[in-house]
Amino acid sequence: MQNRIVTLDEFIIHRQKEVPFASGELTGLLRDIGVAAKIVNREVNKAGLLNILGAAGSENTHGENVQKLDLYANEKLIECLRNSGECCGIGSEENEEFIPVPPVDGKESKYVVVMDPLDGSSNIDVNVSVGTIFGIYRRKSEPSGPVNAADFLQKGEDLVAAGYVLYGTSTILVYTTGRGVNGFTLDPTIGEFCLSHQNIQIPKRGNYYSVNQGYYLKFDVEMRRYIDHCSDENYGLRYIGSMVADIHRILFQGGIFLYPNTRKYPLGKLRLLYECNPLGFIVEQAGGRAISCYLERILEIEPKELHQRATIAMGSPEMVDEMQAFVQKYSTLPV
Ligand code: P6P
Repeated sequence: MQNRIVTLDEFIIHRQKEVPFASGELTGLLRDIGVAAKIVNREVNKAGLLNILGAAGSENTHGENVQKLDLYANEKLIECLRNSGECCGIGSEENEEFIPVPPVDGKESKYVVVMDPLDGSSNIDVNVSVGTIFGIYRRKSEPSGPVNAADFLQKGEDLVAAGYVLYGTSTILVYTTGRGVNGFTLDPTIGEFCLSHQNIQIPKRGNYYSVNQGYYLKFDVEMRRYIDHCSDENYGLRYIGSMVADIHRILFQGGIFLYPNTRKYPLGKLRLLYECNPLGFIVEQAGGRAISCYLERILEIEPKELHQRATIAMGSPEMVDEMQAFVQKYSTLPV
């Protein structure tokens, strides 16, 4: 792409031409997600004005009920996906069951979307960056029939596309369709996501590790030994408490993100389908690694339920390799 403004829409359409037999349906779906991201961004950016607009659950000056932002984001994303005509089902962090989406104008659509509409939303009230995470799968069930659980319970390696939107000092949408990772920064003056980070490549290693150090004594010995190693190497600790923001930093500065199992979360806290898999797909596409704390490749884990949790270590390949060596050396489990 020459040195000029390239919008997300233009980039998606341009890249579609490189895919033989591409029918434009995935293009349409990605563009619809981009629109939803702009709508969510508009409200997230106003969050700091809640004391004027009214906190969630209260009424604003217009007598309207103010929604919690994660529910608002969920509603807007579902609305956009319902109207897209390219999505036949949605698995959302905010909904216990997956949501079947009826055909639009009788058109049979072939993609399902898994998403965390607003991850880290507890940080919103203190103006810390939050994010939207999404993954797109090709449905496995008959196009003429209803979606079923199998359409959603697919390994991360079967993702057709994945991305996130980071609502931070600027709003950036990062996505992959399996042919590299690209980032688009929202230019509010023209209301467009513009190509700002082409072909993102994660550094082989970095000077930061990212884990909730407060749980150190609750981690298994192998994780404590690896975290001790990070301290011995004088790595800095950077932990925002918003996974999208931590992963985004690691994509550019290098580093490793860890959320091991703890007594409170014996299977890990983060969700496999709509947090670990989409971000793991992006990290791998940028040249990084994403594994569980039992050394399984995240994208190869067979999901059993929609809200399944997983332990996670992802980031710079050489640092994940080192963490793997510590697990192999100190773990009491057969890894
Ligand atoms: P903890 C936010 O609630 C989240 O799901 C991720 O975005 C974040 O990485 C993690 O949980 C933070 O969890 O237990 O360290 O507060």
